[in-house]
Amino acid sequence: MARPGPGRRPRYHQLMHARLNQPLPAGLRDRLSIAPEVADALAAGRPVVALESTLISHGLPYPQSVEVAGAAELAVRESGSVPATVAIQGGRILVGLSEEQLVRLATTGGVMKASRPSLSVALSGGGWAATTVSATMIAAAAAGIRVFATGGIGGVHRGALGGFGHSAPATLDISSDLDELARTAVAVVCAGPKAILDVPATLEYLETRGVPVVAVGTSQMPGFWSRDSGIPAAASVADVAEAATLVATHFALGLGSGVLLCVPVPEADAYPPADTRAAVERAIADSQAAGIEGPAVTPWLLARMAEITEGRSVRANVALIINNARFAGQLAIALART
Ligand code: PSU
Ligand code: MN
Repeated sequence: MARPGPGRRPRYHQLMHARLNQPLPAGLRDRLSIAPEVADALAAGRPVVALESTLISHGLPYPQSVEVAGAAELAVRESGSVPATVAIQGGRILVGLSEEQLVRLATTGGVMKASRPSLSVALSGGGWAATTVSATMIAAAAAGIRVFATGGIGGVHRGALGGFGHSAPATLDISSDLDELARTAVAVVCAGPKAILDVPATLEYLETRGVPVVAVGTSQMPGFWSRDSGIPAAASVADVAEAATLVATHFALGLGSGVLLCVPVPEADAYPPADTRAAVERAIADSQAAGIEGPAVTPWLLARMAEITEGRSVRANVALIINNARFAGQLAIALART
């Protein structure tokens, strides 16, 4: 890092490299294939936003999956940042996909879902894999990308702590997204934890693990498909400028953890909270009856929600992903100016 001159503050990206990017294992960096446009932007200190790919391959039905992949990249571009969608192929972590690769990912059957625990499985398997929030955060941090947009993070599943009926044992199904937020210094933009989860337990877990959770433009925690989860937010910022100040402050402390920014779904496409609750109850009961477990739970519930809501959950999901990508693009710009 070049020393800042007298009276000059170090640039944001210099701070990032000097203080935060505790060098990730070289083995991880060696696995990255960074697209030329993304590599150029990073080298020049221009704003870059990472986007994940599990929501494309596992989170949405075709053809909305392909449309949202392109639309999220466009939203990042329109804000002035460079998008870098992350996926895995041929033993490499791709940071920045071509249009052809995006379509391939969305249309290839049997694409694996790669998280921190399955990253090595996906890389050694050699085929295509989509990255979840945890795996995308790992890739972003290794590449030097500090801002990342998704739809809704994974979290503590209902029944993870027991209590489905009286005799049900705890499943301990807690997404690796939560621990990744606690250990990787990336700002993650989402529309709240997915409403299929035990949202209060998810927020408690993030608090325990030291992750700031911040609602944007509202005092309530956004509820993914609906604007309000019914839970007051632990912290709020008014807009992207305030969000950037908070994120820069958090990163400059060097605590090593990420920040979760929760932006409510746009009003016009939101699904009403009461309808969301009813549909979620039904979808979860159906998943239990069908015996769905493990990494299959989230994709199964999202698909079931699409059926139960006759596509209205998909409409909200698409809108919130694009909205989050736009906000993340603006956040990356604002951070570059701090
Ligand atoms: N946001 C969406 N749809 C999704 C996801 C996020 O709108 O499908 C994905 C993310 O990749 C997240 C994953 O990491 O769901 C959570 O999966 P699990 O609950 O198995 O950790
Ligand atoms: Mn899980």
